[in-house]
Amino acid sequence: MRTSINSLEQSGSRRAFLKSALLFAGSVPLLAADGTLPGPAMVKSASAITLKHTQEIAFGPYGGAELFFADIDGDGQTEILAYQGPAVFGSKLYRSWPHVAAAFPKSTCLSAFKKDGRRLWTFGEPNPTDRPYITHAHESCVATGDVNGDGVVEIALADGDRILLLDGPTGKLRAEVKMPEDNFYIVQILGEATKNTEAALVVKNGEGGYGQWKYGEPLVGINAAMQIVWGPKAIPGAGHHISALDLDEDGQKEYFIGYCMVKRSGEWKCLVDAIDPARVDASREHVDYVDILRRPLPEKCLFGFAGSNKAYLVRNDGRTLFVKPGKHVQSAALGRFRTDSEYQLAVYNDDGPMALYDTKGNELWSVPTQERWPLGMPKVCAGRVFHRNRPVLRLPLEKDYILYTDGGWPWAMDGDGRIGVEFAPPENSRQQEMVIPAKARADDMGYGFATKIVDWGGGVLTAVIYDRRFLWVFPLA
Ligand SMILES: [Ca+2]
Ligand SMILES: [Ca+2]
Ligand SMILES: [Ca+2]
Repeated sequence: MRTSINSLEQSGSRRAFLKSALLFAGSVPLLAADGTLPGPAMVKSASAITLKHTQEIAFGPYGGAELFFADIDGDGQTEILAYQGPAVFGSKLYRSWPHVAAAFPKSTCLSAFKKDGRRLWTFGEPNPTDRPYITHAHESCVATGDVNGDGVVEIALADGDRILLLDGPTGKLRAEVKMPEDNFYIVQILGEATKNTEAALVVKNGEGGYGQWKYGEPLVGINAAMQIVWGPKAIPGAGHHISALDLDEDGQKEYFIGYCMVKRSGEWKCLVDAIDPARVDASREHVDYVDILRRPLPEKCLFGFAGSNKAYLVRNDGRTLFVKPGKHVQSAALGRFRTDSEYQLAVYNDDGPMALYDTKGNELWSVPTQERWPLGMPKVCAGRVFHRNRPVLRLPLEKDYILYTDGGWPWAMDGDGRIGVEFAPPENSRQQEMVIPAKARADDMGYGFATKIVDWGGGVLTAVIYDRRFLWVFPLA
């Protein structure tokens, strides 16, 4: 239940207390010389590598609280979409909270950039730059794909009480659909031709539900003509993430929502044999993230679920390979982080520990994680919670590493649980002191960083690190 923003005041509270105690302890050194926070010691591998950035993009006032990467103009090159707006805080369940109201964004805005940093278009007005706004945008309020089968990519922007469909190449508004409530902020596009009774896109709530709806409910299906064709309906434990892929190998994509396959018709079934959908407690057992590893036959796809109170490794035929309870299972990454087994599942509990399991479910290790601020932590972050939605990713280098981003500057862990990769911090990654409301989480106000693995076109992967102001590209080869 990481992203349960209802629990944010508990989340990280012990760590926050520890940090603030240390930072205000008079003569106690505030930060170690290398910029790390005091805390459980992380061991650095003797063979740790340092990656250097080759490109910096300055977004000016058009930067995003969250960035999305897709080819929106059909030239085979990846563009950057920068989102500004409240995201899930836009629901009236949250926007009345004093610390949310105090820094609520003035506008919702989406800007597109070419990979060289040139701005293509902007939909809406960018927010003022003289003070930061609050958002919790790490969930996918932006999706891209060809909705209507005309060969041109559209962009769906989930804006709470409405879904906007923009033309990819120009950013012009094509259509708008009114939603039944104001909390629809997670959207996905199927990207295949559909009938008018079928969902060409789906959109859901990812936080507290209204009335009889539980946490993360409900979900609605919208056709290519931008009409609601089914729902609202509940998908048990659906949580914070939607994928679109061919799960049952019938040649057509479906939606992968929580533990469930949702057909474009709206029919759904649970894909995890260890879960009884009728008994899922949506607030405590929703999916924060599912990582997908494609395998040769007979295992085909493997799914690593971060399921709030448990991690699951599941085959695409539904057979659960193992289930591991955890204190707060927030993210999972499948990869070949070490060579003594074929692949492993890394499981991150909120604020640590990180644990690594082999395919049989044996725990290989469990180690604490650490915020690292090589250029120094802004003082305003002292005692603040950081809580990103997808804090661990597979970082593919000559072997796989576990890329970590949940407060501080990103780094990656090797298959032995040591610091294995560092990113040389650009001078502009130093974040400025700003005034932010009491109780606001630091990353909801723009502190800290995000990472993604991006193919800019041509199949070469890079790591990108970004905040609201800049993006830095770190080649992996
Ligand atoms: Ca493009
Ligand atoms: Ca289209
Ligand atoms: Ca299918």
